[in-house]
Amino acid sequence: MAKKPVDFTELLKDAPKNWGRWGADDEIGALNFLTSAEVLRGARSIKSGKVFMLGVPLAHPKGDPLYPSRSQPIRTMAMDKGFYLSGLAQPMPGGIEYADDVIVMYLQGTTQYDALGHVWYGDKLYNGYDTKTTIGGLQKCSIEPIANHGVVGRGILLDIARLKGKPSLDANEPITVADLEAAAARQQCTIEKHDILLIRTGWLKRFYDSGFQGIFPNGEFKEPGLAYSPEMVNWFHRMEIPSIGTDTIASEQTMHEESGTVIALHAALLHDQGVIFNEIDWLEDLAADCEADGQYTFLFVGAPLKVVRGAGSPVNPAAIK
Ligand code: UVW
Repeated sequence: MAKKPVDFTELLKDAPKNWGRWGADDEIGALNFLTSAEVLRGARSIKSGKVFMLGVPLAHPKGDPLYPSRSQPIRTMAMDKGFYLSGLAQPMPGGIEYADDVIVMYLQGTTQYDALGHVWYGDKLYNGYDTKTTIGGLQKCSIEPIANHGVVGRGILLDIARLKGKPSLDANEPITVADLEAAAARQQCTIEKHDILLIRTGWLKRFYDSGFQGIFPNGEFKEPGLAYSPEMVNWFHRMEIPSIGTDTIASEQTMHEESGTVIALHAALLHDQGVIFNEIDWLEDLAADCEADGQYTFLFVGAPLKVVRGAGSPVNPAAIK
């Protein structure tokens, strides 16, 4: 018989929370750690001016990597040369013609940020807001306050796939605190307080190499990634990590076998500590460059869209070395 999952209210009853830390009105959580001084600390990491844009192609004809319950983005032309050729549109006075298009997509249907109101348990959002405020659009903890603040600071790439000596981690393979520290040691760099962590698993490359079979082997959604443990949760709290980004769809080990829970770090970090999750990052080019020049830190700039009441937003983050 399948094991009954432990409820997060029980699993995380003694876990650290940042609720109330920045006041009763706070909606940006651990982003509060990213002050102007942190932006300057990030800017001091710029050495060569190399820029890496971490978004994946959007609305690719072969399909995009997505959470299984979400459908593919649909992009369609609303105006193009065909409208003029068929007489449905006329050039503007002076001769200008134009192309326009429309996209219908999940806001989390590409490289993206989760709003702090995107997930909850125990019937409260981050900072204790009522979950009914999500009905019809997030009145609290939407992506908008995150977009107004921006996610800017010192980024550090932790290349776990290279640490483990393989092109990608395996399905549901855990990443522990010891792995994070071992990756930093191998790379001869130090994870500092308030760093924005980019965790490379190599998983997303499997999608571009092998399609959906690459990321859903045997039809299962079991991604590798940061693994829930009290040690991991306390480490994030002690290090005051504002945000994480990864090359997987959900940013963490999917299934925590011991508790029988799924995406436990969305509960322990996003919901409890207000850590901002950035998912589906393309890290292959950045990682290859870091390996080549030995520099794993950079200015990170994440600028989600100001989607009013949105539960998330597409983004094309920049790592500037
Ligand atoms: C869920 O976990 C439901 O979504 P995401 O991976 O976008 O955070």
